[in-house]
Amino acid sequence: MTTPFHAESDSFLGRVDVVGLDSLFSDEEKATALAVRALVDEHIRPNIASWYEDAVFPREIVPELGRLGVLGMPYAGYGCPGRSAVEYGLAAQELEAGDSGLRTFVSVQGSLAMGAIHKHGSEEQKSTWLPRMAAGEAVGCFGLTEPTAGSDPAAMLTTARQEPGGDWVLNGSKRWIGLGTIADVAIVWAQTGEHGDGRGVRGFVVPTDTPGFSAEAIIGKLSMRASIQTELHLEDVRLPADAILPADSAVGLKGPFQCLNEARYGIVWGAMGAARDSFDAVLDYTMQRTQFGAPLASYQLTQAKLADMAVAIGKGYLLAHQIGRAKDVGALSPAMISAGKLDNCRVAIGIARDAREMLGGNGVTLEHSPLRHANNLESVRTYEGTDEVHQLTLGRHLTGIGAFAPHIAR
Ligand code: TGC
Repeated sequence: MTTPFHAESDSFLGRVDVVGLDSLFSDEEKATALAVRALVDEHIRPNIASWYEDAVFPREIVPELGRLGVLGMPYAGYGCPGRSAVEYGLAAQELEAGDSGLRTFVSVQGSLAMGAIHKHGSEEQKSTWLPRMAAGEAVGCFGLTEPTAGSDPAAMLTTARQEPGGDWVLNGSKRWIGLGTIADVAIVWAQTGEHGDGRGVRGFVVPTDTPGFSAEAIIGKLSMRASIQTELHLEDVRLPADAILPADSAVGLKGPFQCLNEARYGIVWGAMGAARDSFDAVLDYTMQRTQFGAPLASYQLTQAKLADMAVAIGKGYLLAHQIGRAKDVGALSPAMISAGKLDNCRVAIGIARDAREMLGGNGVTLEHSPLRHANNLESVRTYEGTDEVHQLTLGRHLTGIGAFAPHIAR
């Protein structure tokens, strides 16, 4: 059913690349993407359906990811790969083409936990944790969100109290924390307030074997099933004085927000990987599936949908590319990240849902990726700032007026 105009794509992104994205990337960048794709093809694709069904995170993949050089990818020194932001983005979209849970692991480990230590940590914290985390020998998690403080982390209840001898004592709970049950180290954000050094929210490096620290997996998820989200409990967790992230950059909420910028950046790219994989799945399917005597791909309604998907994915990659190049020259702003996270997530989830629809009844099974991607993207769209958080961040950027809680002056 191919026509003289149909050809296999020369683009490393495949047939979806109708706008010449391939030309935007160097050979080295494309080689990085293809190396990550090879790992996904070998280790993830053959197993993801059963992991998803059984709610299993493949812990054994972690050292493989370390060997591949995708953990803490954009950071330099301390055993970190020191690659460009664009290469990190390309890796993220390849991982998320496999499954959002896999990209989430890399984001939590690299952007959040390693990012907090790399940006805000002491020399000792960096040299103790970063080499092992980059190699996948140690796992980290990032405790910001709480049961009653999601979009509004300023409302966190977790406290860190400093005792006369210098020790810190942490109390509180964190929720929706990726990897908590398998983590060796947790970055925990807590209010110091009047009990601490009086400088507000601070970050702490908490080895998870510290007495009083515990984690439990959140069960019953309909999204990100091949991933681990947890609740952390801190009951009189006693830490030495030097467990605090000491840098001035970590004082107040800007400390965790700088780490969220890194994770949100990865999502800008990652979401497009899920969209691309959904597109590839449905293009293959409609070329093969015959109804009413002809392949679905030969119907105008199918082609219109495929065309709209390819254009939307092309625009999403262009946005990610623009943001990535800006990051590599130090010109990235939080507003740009919000624009990319907001739009690429909502575009990707729309494409995954449309692809499921085009797969008909077969699309509701784990045999095909789009509904799995769509369900995963429900989480991706929600964490690291919901649509509304990013709309209001952009609204504040555009107007100068913060409208997060207009009835509360703060
Ligand atoms: P606001 O007054 O806006 O800011 C407080 C301080 O932070 C600075 N800041 C930023 N710095 C760097 N990058 C950014 N993107 C920043 N945004 C703000 C700001 O300049 C200020 O600095 P300073 O020096 O003046 O103190 O604070 P706000 O409370 O009004 O913020 C509003 C809002 C809604 C934008 C913010 O709260 C927000 O982004 N909320 C969403 C939170 C979120 O994304 N949560 C996800 C957390 S991740 C997690 O814990 C679980 S998911 C990951 C996993 O799987 O483990």
